[in-house]
Amino acid sequence: MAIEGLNDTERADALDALPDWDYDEGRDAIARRFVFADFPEAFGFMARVALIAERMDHHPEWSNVWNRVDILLTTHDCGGLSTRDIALAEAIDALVD
Ligand code: H2B
Repeated sequence: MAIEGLNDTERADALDALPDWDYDEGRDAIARRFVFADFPEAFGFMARVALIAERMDHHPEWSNVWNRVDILLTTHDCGGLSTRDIALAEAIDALVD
C-alpha cells in the first residue's frame, strides 16, 4: 500500500504536537538533537531507537558524535513527512522525555 504524505493541516498539527523537533522545509522532514552524558549513554539510546525503528519498519537518518545524536525523520517512500515519522518521533520522545 502506498504511503501518503501529510497534507498542510496534518503537518501543522503534527509539528505543534512535537515542540522539540525542528521542521526542515527543504526535506519535508523533522529533526531533533539529543545530548547525553557520554558515548555509552548516546549509543544505548541509539540501540533502543534502532529496535523501535525496526519494529515499526521505519528508519531514521541519523549521526552520532560522542555524546550527541542527530536524528532526521522523513519518509523516503513518499518523499516527505508521513504519519510514520510522527509515530516514530513520539516513540523516541517517550524514551527521553
Ligand atoms: N524508513 C523511512 N524513513 N522511510 C521509508 O520510506 C522507509 C523506511 N521505508 N524504512 C521502508 C523501510 C521500506 O523500504 C520497507 C520495504 O518497508
